[in-house]
Amino acid sequence: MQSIQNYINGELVSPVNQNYLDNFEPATGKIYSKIPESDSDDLELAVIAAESAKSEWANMPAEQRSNLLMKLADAIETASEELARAEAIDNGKPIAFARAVDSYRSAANIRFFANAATQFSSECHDMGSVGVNFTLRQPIGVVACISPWNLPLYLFTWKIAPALACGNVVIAKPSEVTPMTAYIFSRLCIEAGIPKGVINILHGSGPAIGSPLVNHPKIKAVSFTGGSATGRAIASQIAPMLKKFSLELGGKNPTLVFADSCKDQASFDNTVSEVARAAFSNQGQICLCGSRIYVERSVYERFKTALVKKVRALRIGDPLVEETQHGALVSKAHYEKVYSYIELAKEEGGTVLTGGNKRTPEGRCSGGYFIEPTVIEGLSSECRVNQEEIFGPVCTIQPFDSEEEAVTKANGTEYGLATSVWSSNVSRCHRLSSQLDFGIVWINCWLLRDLRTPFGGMKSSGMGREGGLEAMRFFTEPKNVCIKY
Ligand code: TXE
Repeated sequence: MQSIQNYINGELVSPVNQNYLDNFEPATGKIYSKIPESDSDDLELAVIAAESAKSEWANMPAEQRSNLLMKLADAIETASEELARAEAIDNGKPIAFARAVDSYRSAANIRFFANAATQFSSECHDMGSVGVNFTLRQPIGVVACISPWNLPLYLFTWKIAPALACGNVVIAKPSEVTPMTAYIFSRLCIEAGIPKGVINILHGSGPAIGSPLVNHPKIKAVSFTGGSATGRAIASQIAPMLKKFSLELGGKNPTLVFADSCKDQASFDNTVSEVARAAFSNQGQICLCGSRIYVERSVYERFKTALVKKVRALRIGDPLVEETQHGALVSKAHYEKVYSYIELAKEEGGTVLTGGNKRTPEGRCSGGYFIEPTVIEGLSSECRVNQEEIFGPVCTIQPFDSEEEAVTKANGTEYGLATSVWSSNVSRCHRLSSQLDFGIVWINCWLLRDLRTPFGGMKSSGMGREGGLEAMRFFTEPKNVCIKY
């Protein structure tokens, strides 16, 4: 059985104390590899490696850093099929999704910030005859990047790339639930010639290695993506240390469908298809998924019927089969958590329109963590199922009668990450964009991404933004230099 290794000081190494965790394949429910349960002994080795690499990497000309990152992006692209297959096995997502989304974006993230490294600039404030100010944006030093299990390498590289582009060195911790592509990524860093100590990857659980990592005195900034509860715990630990941190947390994202987005059959069909995609992509395990669907009453019955038909047609099964559209949930614990919300929805008065069952495919996947894509109606906006993040293939649907009601319901949770609005009325879309309390507002689209844009949420969905200049500024320390003539 394969034992994953940490990546420290340019080498693949076993955990100092030889402690390992079991790594399960979600599609079969069977252990298929072992991962290090790293601890402070491993962390000290990573800190020494990062500290020793820090100044050379920071002082390297941006173009040279950029070239090395481009080689890493090339290595990811060359290994994209291996990465897609590894992600499908480790996470349970369909291999077609892993190829088109996870592998593609992992390379794109690195390439985007390799370019940003040579384009990043800052400001000058001219005081006329008195003098001049200019702003230096210098690397912070050793930073921590901690990522979750839903888009493993995609979100891992989304943090590491800007950190490196700005001249920082990184100690990164992927989720212990989906460590495999981070392990392959380590090999790709060696192949691409990333200098030793610049990137260090430690595997293991939050308590054993995640918490010591964020608390280490040599770690000057933390970039975290994961659950809101964990984000709060991390912030409470490191805020008193005055460390910089950015938190990309959970969501409970609304989808607003107005009747004027269904004026002709083509736009109706497109809206139905995109709303279903927003709800069930990656088995609903994306923080941006649209899990609360609000439809203007005049088209509610027609839209609901079409959506249910669309969802019922999703092909559930083995993530390694090309035609599969709906795979397994990431772990036994998450599978039980998601199913408990379906049971809760029934107790809260909901009606399951489609799905709602655990699924047991034939053959090798008979022990896997499969739940049917589920649509539920008849719930109040205030109930737990409509207030709490489920993070699985479960969405609710309900009608609304006015724009004001739609906005109030959309804004009516503790989260504020993303929303999508489907309407052909331009002035309405502009009006709602300013009234909806979310970090991302998609108009007549979902998950249409430009990596230059600020990415993240408000309220319990996080603090700070990733992407583009926001990421470059997070991973640098601004210094105002004032010169008197
Ligand atoms: O996240 P966790 P999980 C939500 C979703 C999911 C919930 C929990 O609701 O059910 O979060 O998912 C590391 N100090 N999202 O368990 O626990 C941990 O090892 C430092 C939304 O994956 O937050 C992992 O690497 N690190 C999210 C990472 O934090 C700690 C995507 C995330 O783990 C730590 C995924 C600690 N004390 C889940 N405890 C999104 N917004 O995309 C854990 N970790």
